[in-house]
Amino acid sequence: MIELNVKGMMCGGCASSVEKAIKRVDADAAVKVDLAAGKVSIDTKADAKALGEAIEAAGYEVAV
Ligand SMILES: [Cu+2]
Repeated sequence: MIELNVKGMMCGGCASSVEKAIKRVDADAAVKVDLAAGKVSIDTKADAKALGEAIEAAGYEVAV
């Protein structure tokens, strides 16, 4: 389980953009977005760095 702090998510659209970015790295990832806390929990075997980069490429800031 990887937990990332993601800044810049304001609404459900942002949450699904982040989720899509994660699924591009690992299609089987289970993603849970907590918009209020700005946290994304990811159940995945993928590398946290690769996931963070994908989220940043989608336009959000990842704080570890
Ligand atoms: Cu949004």
